[in-house]
Amino acid sequence: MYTNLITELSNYILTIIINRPKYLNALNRQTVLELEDCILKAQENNLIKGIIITGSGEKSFVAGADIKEFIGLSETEARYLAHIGQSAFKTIENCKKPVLAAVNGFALGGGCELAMACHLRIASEHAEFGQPEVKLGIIAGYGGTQRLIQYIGKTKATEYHLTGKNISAENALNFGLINYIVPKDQLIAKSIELLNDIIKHSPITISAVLRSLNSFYDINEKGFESEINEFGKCFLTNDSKEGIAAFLEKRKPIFKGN
Ligand code: DAK
Repeated sequence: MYTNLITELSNYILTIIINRPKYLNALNRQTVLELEDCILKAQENNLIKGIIITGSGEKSFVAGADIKEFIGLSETEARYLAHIGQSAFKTIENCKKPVLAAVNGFALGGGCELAMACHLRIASEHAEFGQPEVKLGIIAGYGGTQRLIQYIGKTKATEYHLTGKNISAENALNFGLINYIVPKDQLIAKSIELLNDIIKHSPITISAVLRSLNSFYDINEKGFESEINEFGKCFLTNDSKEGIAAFLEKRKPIFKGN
């Protein structure tokens, strides 16, 4: 049981709802710690194959880090906040199961960073993204300067970080920040549909793909080498044999996760 999260498990998909609607689901310390704990447990739970993160209510996904917690922070406390936030977001990015952000409204500051730490993003039509920290006299602290460049390129990332302006869902789609836009009443259904298209494949292959894709951006690891390693390791699994055989035999594969 969590204080600031609601979790729902159905048909192998865990939906995590960030539940602080009064504060537009702003991420306070407690919520960040709960989120990391929830992802770590989901990763080890065989009944979970995919994860959706969304916000409570129709107005906001996450309106940022909880600005109230920034008041009077000592350097040590600020470092602690950065540490727990970066650790949680890396846990999401490195999760071996696909994590999808269903962006149901504002995804600002830490909210945009949270969505970017997920592997996939679907937004409702009224969603707005942005890194408005510059307006508060601070900069993004949960990877936003790095990940926004990765998704939309340096030119536009520089503009949005420096102006603090919001990015509409339509622009987010055009820039490659999100996978789809849908009417708000179809957000969860579309998210489930996309995850189902993924989790029908072998969980071993899915985690290998995620690791390989992540390593493209990891300067400590050579992406192409990693891809070769992961590609090689796939051939140790029965699932790869089954997948290849099923294709050749023109039938659906039955993956057993080994
Ligand atoms: N934190 C805390 N409370 C928030 C909040 C936030 N980020 N955003 C909204 N709220 C609260 C409001 O204070 C208000 O509470 P009450 O006044 O009713 O008690 C309630 O949610 C409803 O908000 P509004 O009344 O403002 O609603 P509006 O529809 O008028 O406006 C808005 C919606 C999203 C445009 C507006 O609330 C807004 O501009 N919110 C702030 C957005 C923002 O600046 N987000 C970025 C936060 S800074 C780091 C780690 C992380 C970060 C930086 C460094 N290190 C540790 C180094 C990340 C920083 C951020 O994310």
